[in-house]
Amino acid sequence: IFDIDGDAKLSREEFTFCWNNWIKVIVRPVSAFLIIDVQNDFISGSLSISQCSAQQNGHEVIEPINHLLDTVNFDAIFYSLDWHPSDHVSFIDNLSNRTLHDSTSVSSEEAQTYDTVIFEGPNGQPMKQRLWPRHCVQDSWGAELHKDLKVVENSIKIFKGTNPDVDSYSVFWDNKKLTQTTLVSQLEQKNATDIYVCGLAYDVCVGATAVDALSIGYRTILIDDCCRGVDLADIEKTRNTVIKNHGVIINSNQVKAMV
Ligand code: VGL
Ligand code: ZN
Repeated sequence: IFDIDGDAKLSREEFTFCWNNWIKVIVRPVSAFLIIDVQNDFISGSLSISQCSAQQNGHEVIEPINHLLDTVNFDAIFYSLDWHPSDHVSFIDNLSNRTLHDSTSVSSEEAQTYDTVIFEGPNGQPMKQRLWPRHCVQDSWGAELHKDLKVVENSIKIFKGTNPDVDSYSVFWDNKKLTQTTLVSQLEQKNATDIYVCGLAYDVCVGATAVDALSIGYRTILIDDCCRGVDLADIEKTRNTVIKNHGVIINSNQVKAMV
């Protein structure tokens, strides 16, 4: 990016000057940093992503995220928390209390963790749902943000997945788009234009959130090395979807120069 074309080149210092004194003044980016679900259950608890097929270590996102919090001057900082009631539809141990839609290929007895089944949705429509171990139950240890994650002053927490009958991967909407979290109104209040997204799990909640941010029209930047996920093929699909929808994928060492 420091080369304009073959011969005209800007030094890093000249580019930084242009960025800060011309481009930013015209474009007026307002940045929001969205740290998704860095909670005990996904790192070492019941839904530890290290036990999923990609076998990634969720704890590894904490150090680079803390470093960004220490070094980058974001205009707003959000932490999301997966925050389920005990009877949540995504918990495999609640399956016996619920009715599967006729089109589901497995029976309640056969269904395994990580399988996808079809429930009768709240609006009477069939509702696809992946089954997870019980996780992030409201007010439990597993639902707490990991103790090593820095929580900065004046940041905002967003709770999702609170409706027992609908799951919520995106921090914007539940999976059926029935209800919004408070994120949109909070972003509007701050006049945010650019959303920096990272956290757990890359191919579940981080991906769904990035896609929704793009669909609303935010410039969306996914910070690759601050994410860990469940399934390698799905992580790659997430990257491709974000790029196809005009999002940007960078590493954390590139963030400071953009904000
Ligand atoms: C998540 C599975 C189930 C996530 C939440 O935060 O990515 N994954 N619930
Ligand atoms: Zn969940």
